Amino acid sequence: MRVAALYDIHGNLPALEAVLAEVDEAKVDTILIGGDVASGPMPAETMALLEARSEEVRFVRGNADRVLDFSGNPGGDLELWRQSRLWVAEQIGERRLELLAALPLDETIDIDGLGAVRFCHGAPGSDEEVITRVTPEDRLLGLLEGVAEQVVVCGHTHVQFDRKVRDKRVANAGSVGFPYEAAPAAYWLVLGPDLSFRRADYDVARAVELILTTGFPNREKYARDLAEVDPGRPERVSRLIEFGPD
Ligand SMILES: [Mn+2]
Repeated sequence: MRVAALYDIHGNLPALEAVLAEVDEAKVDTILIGGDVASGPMPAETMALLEARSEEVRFVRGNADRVLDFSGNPGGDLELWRQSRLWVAEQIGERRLELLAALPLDETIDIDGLGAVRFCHGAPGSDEEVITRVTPEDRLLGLLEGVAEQVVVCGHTHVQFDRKVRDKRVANAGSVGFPYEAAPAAYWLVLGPDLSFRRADYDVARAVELILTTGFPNREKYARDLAEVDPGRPERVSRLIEFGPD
């Protein structure tokens, strides 16, 4: 069994298209969608593209897949966040909303060369907890308590990493649609027989233009952040997520 892990697509259709073109070449059996699939500028088109795949597609739930759950605090402009979520809900419709809200938090898949691999959005059993490349080992060990699998794949913090802690390997698959990496592209992961971190390049300038034509309320900030180029960004954002502002 080989798996393509596609995390944090966030309704970025051109990024997903670029990744799926590479998935077609990667000879995988299953696509694992790691949460936060639709919330973004092209939510219905993103869902439809995944629904049309011929291979098995499995999902774990991300915090943003609880589209109409406003209990979290994303920081920034709360009203804009609310409006954006309501717009996404309207675009994808009732059936997909219910499907996303009911997704499991974890999936375990047996993978060639790796054994049982646990997939989750934030951390095992959580779509909100954060793990980054700078998470202190003590805290990470706490999050992995009771996890039987040797390999854990998460997302949510939008920066790829590959960490070893005691006998476990913890990887972040990266974000397809909204990465906080040094350069804009679509980041994903192939599992089996090892972990292969991937980066699919696509025409980000064209994607930005397309995003700005949508009705997504947060399109301007989304487009701006998507196009950011900064070699220090993965480290800076990881530290900000982990430890808060200086
Ligand atoms: Mn998330």
